[in-house]
Amino acid sequence: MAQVELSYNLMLLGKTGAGKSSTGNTLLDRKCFTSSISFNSSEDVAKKHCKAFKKYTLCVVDTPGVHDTHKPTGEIVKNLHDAMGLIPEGFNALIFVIKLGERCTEELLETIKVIKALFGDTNFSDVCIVALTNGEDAEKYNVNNQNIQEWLRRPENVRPGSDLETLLRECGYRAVLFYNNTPDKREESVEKLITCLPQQAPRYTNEHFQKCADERDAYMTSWGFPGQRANIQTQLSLLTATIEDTLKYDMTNVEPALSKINDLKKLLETESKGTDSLEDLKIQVTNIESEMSNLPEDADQRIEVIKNVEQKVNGMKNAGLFSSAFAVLSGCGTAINVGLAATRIVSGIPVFGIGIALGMVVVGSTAFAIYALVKAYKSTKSKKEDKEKLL
Ligand SMILES: Nc1nc2c(ncn2[C@@H]2O[C@H](COP(=O)(O)OP(=O)(O)OP(=O)(O)O)[C@@H](O)[C@H]2O)c(=O)[nH]1
Ligand SMILES: [Mg+2]
Repeated sequence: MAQVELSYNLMLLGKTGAGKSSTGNTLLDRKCFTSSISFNSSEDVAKKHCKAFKKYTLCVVDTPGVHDTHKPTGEIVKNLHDAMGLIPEGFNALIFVIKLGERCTEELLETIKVIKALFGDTNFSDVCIVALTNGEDAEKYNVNNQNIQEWLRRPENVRPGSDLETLLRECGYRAVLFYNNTPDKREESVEKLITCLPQQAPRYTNEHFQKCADERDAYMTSWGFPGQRANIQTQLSLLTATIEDTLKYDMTNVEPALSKINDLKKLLETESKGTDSLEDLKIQVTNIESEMSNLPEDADQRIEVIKNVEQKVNGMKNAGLFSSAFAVLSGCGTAINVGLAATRIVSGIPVFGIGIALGMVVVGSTAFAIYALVKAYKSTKSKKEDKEKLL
């Protein structure tokens, strides 16, 4: 039997659909990770598979996509904790998987920021290897696979000063092209990756991962705020529906509403990850819980209090919508700036950019006005209905 001389542990990271699982299958020369073309990440949790080859043993950990805005940030961090726990001895390399054609998209550059914040800037670069998948497109992008490093150093292929260029520079241009869907080219990529493995840096262990915990939590809390609020919105909608049922069917049974309030409290606790970022909502939920737990005996008074609670929950929901709308307007603001800058660069005359800017402000304000009108109408209508019911 062939003697196994060495063992290498690798972790695959990257955004959803980059080709992590396919690269894992190429590395292990069998289909052990699920690969799919769906928009949502096909792996929900980190998975490990190992294989002994003639010269070495490879252990590969595949992870769910990190730049998935539908996922709570707490879940992303938990997944990576789990991934680290799958190989406690640490990883020889953290493989950052990118689709060849997506080198310079904003989303990719954001993913680099997120991954660096998750793993700690320097320690990540020390053991990072960039895997470029979809090698089949090499011709389209004029890639010279014999010297991918040289190709990546050219400004027309990787924008100078971009986060990708910085990462490549920091990791010494360790990069490998993968042809995951071309079986006879797979072996070559694997051999190249093995020769690329960082020789000097120690394995990336849980100790490195823990060292950047504070930085990671702070970054993830700020980065994940839209996702965080979206989850809370869903939970608030469930609570509203339960309160409506209480009013409609059985005002003596407040257990379902209390149970939803409890779920919401737990969610706020997980999503705030020890920071005070959701303190305002926590206080409101505690007040609501206290009101619902101490309802008056008198039926009329009871209706009043429950309706009051319902209004408060709706208020919290609308505040969330308002912040989302505000985020959209901020996005418009960025677009305006980009529009202005682009116009200046292209034509040297900012007039057209100002036109775009004014247009966007008008569109934003109109959207807000419509939203406010609909809210006002709904609220008047429901008040009228309440009155009718009481009569
Ligand atoms: N042609 C070609 N297709 C690839 C390559 N790598 C991945 N794909 C395709 O890209 C799609 C996504 O690949 P996956 O390996 O599932 O990507 P992933 O990063 O694991 O995705 P998630 O687990 O959903 O985050 C699949 O349809 C793959 O067949 C490659 O090197 N060449
Ligand atoms: Mg996958």
